[in-house]
Amino acid sequence: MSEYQLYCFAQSGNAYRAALMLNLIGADWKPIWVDFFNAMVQRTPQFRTDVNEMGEAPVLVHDKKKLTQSGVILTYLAGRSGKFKPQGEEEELEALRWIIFDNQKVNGFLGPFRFLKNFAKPAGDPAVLAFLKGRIDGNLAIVNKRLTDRHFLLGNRPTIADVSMTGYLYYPADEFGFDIAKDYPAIGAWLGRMKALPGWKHPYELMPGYPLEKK
Ligand SMILES: N[C@@H](CCC(=O)N[C@@H](CS)C(=O)NCC(=O)O)C(=O)O
Repeated sequence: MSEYQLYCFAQSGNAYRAALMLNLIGADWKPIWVDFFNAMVQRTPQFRTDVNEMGEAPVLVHDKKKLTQSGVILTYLAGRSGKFKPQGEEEELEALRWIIFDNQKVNGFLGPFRFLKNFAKPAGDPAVLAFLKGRIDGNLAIVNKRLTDRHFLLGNRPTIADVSMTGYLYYPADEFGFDIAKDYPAIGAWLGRMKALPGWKHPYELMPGYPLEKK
């Protein structure tokens, strides 16, 4: 049995953060596919009792531990591996600051936007999509500015803040209807640097369930 198991699915940028981290640190891990779209297992009472009371993927299983929230999972894996770990209190707080901003305002809006555009039945209300797009543009501009004079979010070295920020950013442009890497060149260049790290893989390669079987 692998050392780590990760409940995840290919279309989840939230789960991608954890899957990418496991691959980047060279962990011995296996995915456990969450049938999010058809069986919606994450919403079953059994999943909430046995796997995650919050009803979400990702969930990392390690020995007797079950960890949820990608930011917690990244912190745990950085602590165990020593890789992508912020050094000292100042960097730790700075990484946490960007992880929260990402979870709430960057990928926290991109995820629902992409869901409503590609997967929701009925499709998302155009007014809701327009609202989310406005927030996304504003927040991607903030990240773009941050990366204009830095190689990575905290400076010259990639940390868990960068791994977190990748969330939905490698999914194809046609799933968003706009090209993040082109529209935000500093983000585009940073995505290239993250992609060059040993162990990097695209979410559709790294996690099970792609292409999606629509029922
Ligand atoms: N902040 C959480 C977000 C997790 C999350 O929202 N996951 C989605 C999948 S991408 C989910 O499981 N949603 C539950 C549902 O819609 O039923 C994290 O980063 O782990």
